Amino acid sequence: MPHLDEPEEEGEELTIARPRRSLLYIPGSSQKMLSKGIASGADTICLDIEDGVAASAKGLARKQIKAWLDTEMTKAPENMEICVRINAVSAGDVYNEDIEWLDTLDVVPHSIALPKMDSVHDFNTFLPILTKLEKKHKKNIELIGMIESPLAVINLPSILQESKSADNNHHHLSALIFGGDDYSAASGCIRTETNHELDFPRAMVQMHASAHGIGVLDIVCKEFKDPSRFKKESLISAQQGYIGRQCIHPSQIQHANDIYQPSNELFEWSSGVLAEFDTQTKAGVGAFTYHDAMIDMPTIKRAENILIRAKACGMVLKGDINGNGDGKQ
Ligand code: 1VU
Repeated sequence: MPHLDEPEEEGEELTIARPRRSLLYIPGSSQKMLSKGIASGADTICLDIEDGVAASAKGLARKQIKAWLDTEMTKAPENMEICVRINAVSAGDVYNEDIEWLDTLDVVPHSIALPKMDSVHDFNTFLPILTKLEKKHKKNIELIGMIESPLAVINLPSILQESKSADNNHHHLSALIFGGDDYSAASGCIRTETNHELDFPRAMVQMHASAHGIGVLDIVCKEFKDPSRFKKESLISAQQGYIGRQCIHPSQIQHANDIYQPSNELFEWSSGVLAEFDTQTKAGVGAFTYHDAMIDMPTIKRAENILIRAKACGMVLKGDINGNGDGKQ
């Protein structure tokens, strides 16, 4: 089955089709919050049965999410991803109840987030459930794996290797999420406002994900009444190659959407560089000068990636009636 984020060919080129700049958690136990999902403006809304839901309210969350999928899924904007976060494989009975519940769904989400995916065992336990669900509904359901502990970071290369299907080399995992709070609980590191204590695992998760052409979403900012903190953190994370981040409150969404897409300047620069590259290539020139800087193949590759990302985020170049964004008319 084709997956949206799957690299077009072997070689792990970055071809992320879903924007996933913002992923809003909505506790499935809150009817009021569920009713706000579609109008939230998030790229992804994640209907939660895990940590945002009290143990006593898991049954209610499943019931309300099923009803929500039945009635609201078709009303969502075309580009909005509807995701459901189930409980972790290690959660035992609660996970088993989630699996039974998945089998009762008449309408399935676009994706499922698997939290605390610590090992190849966790991945391989859930994969057959997902594949069965896909076959039953004749639909591709994307898998978002949550990396939330030192063990998960250490095991990530094996998990990603396992995620590649033997037949056509596509990844079953379409994105990763780095869970900072669970990571700190599992590692014993002390959470600070700087997030420096998470620098190493955060970089590792992004590095492994990008090596496999998979996008990764960054940690939650729990201080939802502090937009400047959210924006500051997000800018750093976007510079590090994170494609978006988890949001817990609607007020965080627009900031994430703005920060995790290429700026207009960068979009225009990429488009201009690629147009110039075409001209120079036809003239048999390799390295050339553009906007007073040397351009060669790594920069061309970077410009192509920026364009892919900009298009995924729905950006259109000024005056580009074809929406190509590549400077070609
Ligand atoms: O204006 P209204 O009263 O009609 O609506 C409120 C509120 O209901 C709504 N709202 C949300 N709607 C959808 N999804 C949300 N996540 C959400 N959060 C709030 O927005 C209006 C304004 O809300 P507020 O400022 O009055 O905030 P509240 O006190 O209502 O809610 C704050 C919390 C933090 C409790 C709420 O935002 C929330 O429950 N967020 C999600 C928490 C969650 O899912 N945690 C688990 C995921 S994070 C994780 O696992 C890693 C740590």
